[in-house]
Amino acid sequence: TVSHILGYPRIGAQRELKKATEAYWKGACTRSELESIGRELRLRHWQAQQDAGLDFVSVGDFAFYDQVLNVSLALGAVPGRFNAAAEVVGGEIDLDTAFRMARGRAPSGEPAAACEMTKYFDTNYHYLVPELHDGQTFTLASNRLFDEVDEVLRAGFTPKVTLTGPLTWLWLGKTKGGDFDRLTLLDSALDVYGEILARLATQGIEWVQLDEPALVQDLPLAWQQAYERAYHRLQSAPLKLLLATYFGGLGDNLSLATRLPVAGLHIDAVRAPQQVESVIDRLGPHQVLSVGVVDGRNIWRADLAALRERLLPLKVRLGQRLWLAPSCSLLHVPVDLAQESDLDDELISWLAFARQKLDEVVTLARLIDNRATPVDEQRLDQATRALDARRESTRIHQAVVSERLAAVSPADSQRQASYPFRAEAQRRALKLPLFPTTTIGSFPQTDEIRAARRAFKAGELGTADYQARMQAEIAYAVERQQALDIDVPVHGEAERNDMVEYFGEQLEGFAFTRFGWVQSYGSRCVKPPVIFGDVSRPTPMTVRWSEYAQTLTDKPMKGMLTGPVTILQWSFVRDDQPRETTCRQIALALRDEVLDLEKAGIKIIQIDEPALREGLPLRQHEWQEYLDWAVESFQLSAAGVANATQIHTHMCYSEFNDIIGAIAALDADVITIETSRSDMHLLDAFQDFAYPNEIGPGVYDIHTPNIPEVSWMVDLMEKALEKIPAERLWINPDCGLKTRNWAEVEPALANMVEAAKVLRQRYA
Ligand code: THG
Ligand code: ZN
Repeated sequence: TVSHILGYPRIGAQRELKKATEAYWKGACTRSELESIGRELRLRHWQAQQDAGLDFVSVGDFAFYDQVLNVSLALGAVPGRFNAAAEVVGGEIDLDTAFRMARGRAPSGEPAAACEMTKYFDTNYHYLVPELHDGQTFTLASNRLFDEVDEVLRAGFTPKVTLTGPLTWLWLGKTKGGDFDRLTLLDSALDVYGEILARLATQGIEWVQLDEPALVQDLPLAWQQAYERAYHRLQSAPLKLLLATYFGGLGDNLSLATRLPVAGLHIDAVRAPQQVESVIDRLGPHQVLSVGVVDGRNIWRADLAALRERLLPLKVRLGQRLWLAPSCSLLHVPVDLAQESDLDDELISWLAFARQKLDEVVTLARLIDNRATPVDEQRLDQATRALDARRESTRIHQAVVSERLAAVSPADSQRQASYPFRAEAQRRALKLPLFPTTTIGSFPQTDEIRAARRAFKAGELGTADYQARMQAEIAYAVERQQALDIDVPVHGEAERNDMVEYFGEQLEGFAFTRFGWVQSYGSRCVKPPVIFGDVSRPTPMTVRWSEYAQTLTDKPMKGMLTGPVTILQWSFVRDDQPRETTCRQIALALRDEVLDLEKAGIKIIQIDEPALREGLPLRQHEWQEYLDWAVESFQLSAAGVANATQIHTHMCYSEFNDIIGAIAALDADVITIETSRSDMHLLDAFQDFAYPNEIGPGVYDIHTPNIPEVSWMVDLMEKALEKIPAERLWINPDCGLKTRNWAEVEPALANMVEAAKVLRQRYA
């Protein structure tokens, strides 16, 4: 049985790629030093795959920024603003051009609008959105992939090449300069894909994996037909194609996918175990089936014994045509569990990161082939014992948590009064002006703050000293906001590393790793906590900081929390109970925090839910069920407060149209949203829906260092006023300010407050 993977994390166990890339951007290392770190990482990762005993190593999964961007470069799809015209015609697209696309710089070094970034399907990984123009044609414009193939062959490995497939690449792209049918670009893209495949064949490549996860989504008929057309054309390529689908089941695309003239098909048997039999029933007599059985989206150890039982009958049916793999690329899990010396042994025994998942796939293949080594037998045995222990562990189930959840009644997720009554009570309690100004919560995470946290975690800075340092940062942020005359100040979140990790560190039922980094976009990584057991809140998490901040001002200090759906979405979630149960547990823990904040005199509490939209299932027929429990969870966390306490929420990276009904059902008193880049068009959904509560449409984009002008923000608010009445509008930036510095933040906020004052005069 052939064992392989769909891709490996490229950041490196010590985030070497992140560090090298950022050093290169700062001018602290040369281009050739950066390239050599890239080479080292590729070699190390291929070696790990070969050492584990996989039949192929994966080539093409490496990227300095993003693998979808790599395909755009290979096709020459570089927007004109990033490229001197001479480079576009025929020439090799330079790595610096790729970085400019990602980071928003013209060749001159002047700012240019960066390529948009969006979540890759339902993951927390962001890809750079291909920009597609009507009538665009493509030409092969990068040799990087071929160079990496030379590299892997020279090093003596047996490679399989991986590449985002042509339809998924187009599916992920966005039309620019007027709407048109993206499929009109397919033929030209296929010309280049054909050329790439032919080149790979001359290099001696036998297998190319084309990633087509778009096949697990609802596809319009024209796209389904385009799949047939595309893969019939690619069929003439002189090598074998493995069509890779993942993140869900093929559903209504199942017979389409099994009809395509490819040598092999990969399917996700973790998220969609039920599809395996029907796929086999339809498979051509010579087609390979790669079954993704090891979870590429989560960190739990695989149940090797159970998988062996499931796979043995498949082996009988398919013989040599059965391949084994993780469900998807291992990009979405941390690199190596072996580094986690701080986690307790029991928990470690329940987990597998990317490096460990290689072993799981190989062992499974040998087990079902009856060629298990003593090492395989030992792994099988260890897995069974660890899983038994996990099932019976007293650390997982807490009677108080399940009893409390069982006792939840519908009234718990309803505020005492409806919005109009609450708004009146809040007006009396808060006495805010028309167009109140606020920020989304975080202020600059300076190098000094990060250094203090590192020193504290390393034991070099004592608790009292660390707290004093953070209090000083909070005092500074509050003082700046006082000087700026912001109506609803925040404490600035100096004490938080990440808006999810910070809560994970303090909640019961969560574990956090030291090196469990996962790439989020480009050089940026996140360290998702692991939810292994019932969730509860042993002690208040944020109250002391908010309470302290409130002592520094007479204005109402806004308390800041991350919502239950976002904590769920950005963590590794236990697989032994439904996600909705875990979400409700988190919601109840947050409810306690909300009530404690209220008790401590905090009158405004924000519960962020930026991940509400991305949690939507990939298939539309599953949306409503998800939205029901997601909305209820938010309400459970928020609804315990008095009418006069104002609940805010914040969302970003979202198209709101799909979920506007759910957003309204959250019944937050105020929602702040990212809108400035869309020229307030995102507000249309709120207007069309007649959204009843208050809204703070972001008036400037915090992702660039540019200082927004007063008149520009006033104009944007005038547009908002065409859609939402003045009494229900707030003024705030698009998102948190943690990635900016104070030199940018102060003038920007000063202008924002000035804009609010102009508007108050006009509309008083
Ligand atoms: N937290 C988590 N997931 C997220 C975001 C988040 N997903 C979506 C979005 N925000 C992604 N954006 C970012 C922005 C910045 C960083 C990561 C994701 C970032 N990371 C540091 C880095 O890589 O240098 C991490 C270092 C540290 O924590 O000290 O800056 O906000 N969970
Ligand atoms: Zn945001």
